[in-house]
Amino acid sequence: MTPRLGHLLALLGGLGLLGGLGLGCSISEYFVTGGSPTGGTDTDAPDPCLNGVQEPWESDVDCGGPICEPCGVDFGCKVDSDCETAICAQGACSDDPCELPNPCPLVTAPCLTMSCDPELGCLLGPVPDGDPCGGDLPAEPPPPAGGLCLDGLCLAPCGPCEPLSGPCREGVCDPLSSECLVLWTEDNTPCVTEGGVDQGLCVQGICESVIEDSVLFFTGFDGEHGFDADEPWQIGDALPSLCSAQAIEDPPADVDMESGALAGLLIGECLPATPFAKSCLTSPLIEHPFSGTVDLSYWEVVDLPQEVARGTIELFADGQWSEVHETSPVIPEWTEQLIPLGPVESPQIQLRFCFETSGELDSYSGWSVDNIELTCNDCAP
Ligand SMILES: [Ca+2]
Ligand SMILES: [Ca+2]
Repeated sequence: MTPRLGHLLALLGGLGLLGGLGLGCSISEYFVTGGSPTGGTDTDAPDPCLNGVQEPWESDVDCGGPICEPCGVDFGCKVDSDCETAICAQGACSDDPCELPNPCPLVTAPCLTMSCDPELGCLLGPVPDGDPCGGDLPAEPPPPAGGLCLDGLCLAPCGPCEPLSGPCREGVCDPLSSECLVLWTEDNTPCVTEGGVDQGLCVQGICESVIEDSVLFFTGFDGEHGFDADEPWQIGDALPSLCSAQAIEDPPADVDMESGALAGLLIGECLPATPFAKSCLTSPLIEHPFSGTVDLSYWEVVDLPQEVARGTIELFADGQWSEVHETSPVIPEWTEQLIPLGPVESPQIQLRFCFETSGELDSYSGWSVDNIELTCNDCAP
């Protein structure tokens, strides 16, 4: 019997525990043998650690437990001391140090940890990105509250990012940079402007109020219209002429085919042969408190000699008149024209229809217009 065995038996016997462990033999049989485990001096009882049977105190056949030699790798075990390697992993002796509980030292860095490699041993590496800053042991100084790990470093939390939010933007924390990001809502998404009053559309992260296709001005010359008419322009009820050499007479009715009013060059008559200096039908000042593109639409009937007469439309904006359209000399029936005027920033605009000749006319009924409308597209204050 080995000294270890004798010692243990003495100890267990002294504590009165061997009976409780279910030993099938008396204490003295083991205690007095001494020497070789294979042969006792005063008994022939076989050594229980060599009998090919797993006794209740052995963790595997003839090994482990408090009496027998520790077991080799892959033999059964209950505690580390059952194994030669002193590593009992999930019921079997192992020679893999990584199978020890807590095989590697703990670290205090908030975003680093040790991992165990069976061949390389313990390796220091980063915790997964986005994990909260923690660490195995309390770090000094402690990491910032709410911090997140990136590449093994603890990044302070963002924020607060909410103050960057708005009707068309959202302030969010980017965990990768630890900085607030502003995400723009997709352009042209409907929104409500600050203050919650105006409907708008998102444009590059800003809610811009929009008054779609608002009518800036309209007149059909029926009732108040505010136009000035230089001779030979007239404003009055439609009245057909009977004098046009091209058979394009002044229209017998206005655009709405009612007994309505229109503007025209000598309504119901042809123009005299004498030349005319530039004379205009001029609108009142039209308020335009928006930015946005402006369209002009109007209806016309035209009977003018192309060689000697011009009919033009001019826009007053930013302090000056500019020609925006020249009419066709021959438009036999009421026809609607749409003239894009482009972006107009001027807060007040004005429009005029001008007529001039450079020679003598010969029985032309002139130019009639009606239903003049200015609209602003996607207007924004
Ligand atoms: Ca009219
Ligand atoms: Ca006329």
